[in-house]
Amino acid sequence: SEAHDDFSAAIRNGEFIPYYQPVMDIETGKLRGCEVLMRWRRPNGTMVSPGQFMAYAESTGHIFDMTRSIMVQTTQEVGQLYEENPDFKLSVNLFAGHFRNREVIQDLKDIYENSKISFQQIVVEVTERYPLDDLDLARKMIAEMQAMGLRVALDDVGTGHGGMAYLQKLGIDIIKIDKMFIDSIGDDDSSTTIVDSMVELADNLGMGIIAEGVETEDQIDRLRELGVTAAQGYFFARPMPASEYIAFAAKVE
Ligand code: G
Ligand code: G
Ligand code: MN
Ligand code: NA
Repeated sequence: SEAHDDFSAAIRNGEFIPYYQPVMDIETGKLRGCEVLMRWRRPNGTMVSPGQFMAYAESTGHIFDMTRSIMVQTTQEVGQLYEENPDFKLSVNLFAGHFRNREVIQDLKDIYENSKISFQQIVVEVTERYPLDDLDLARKMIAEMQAMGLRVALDDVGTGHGGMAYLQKLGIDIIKIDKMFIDSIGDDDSSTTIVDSMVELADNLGMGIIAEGVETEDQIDRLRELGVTAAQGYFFARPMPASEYIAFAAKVE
């Protein structure tokens, strides 16, 4: 189809690019790293968000090439920054289809093994929002990634299919609390209780925890009270191009 041809051309033309959203340590105020978020930059300059193309990219399988392209660009754009800051983490989103075969593991090796970004700096995010068809394979793939030195985060926690079963079966290292719970933290007792339980769960299972979609100082204060130590959101910074992320890193240090 015509739309399909356009999309393939857009991939070849390098129109899918990484944006970087800082993740902050809310105890120390230091930068922990970032989440990489894909954007489609059209030739006319408009930026398109994943909500408008991700379902198509996933259903057609284009997402595999797009994800490889995004990962390669991260090594080119922020490799130097990551080499200079070995503690910085770079979090990359995968989709459920990436856990249907081991190809993505080879991609991660091909792209990062000899790059300035080390496996120890990479976090792979898998969303709880959509089901994984083959939990045993996903479990094996996650173990293999961890053996390479990567960490694995469960994204959108509290919104999806997996719940406790995913946390137990997948061997997750980090849980990301969905914005939905952060939005009403403080105003709403149930959200506060849910976040509190997630912190306790993460502590008991030895996992890290990151709050997403933090927009106000009040939310940061509440999160600190609840023992959350890492957060990302518009309060700190929006997703931004590499040059701005590098400048941001220099500024907060
Ligand atoms: O970047 P936000 O600004 O619009 O992203 C919207 C959604 O798209 C989020 O759920 C995010 O996880 C997802 N997303 C962003 N970038 C990527 C990517 O590179 N790969 C995958 N699979 N999902 C992504
Ligand atoms: O699903 P995932 O967590 O990967 O995607 C994060 C999404 O949330 C992206 O679309 C990103 O642009 C968006 N986002 C990040 N921080 C904030 C925030 O503070 N407020 C809002 N409204 N959206 C955010
Ligand atoms: Mn994510
Ligand atoms: Na999320």
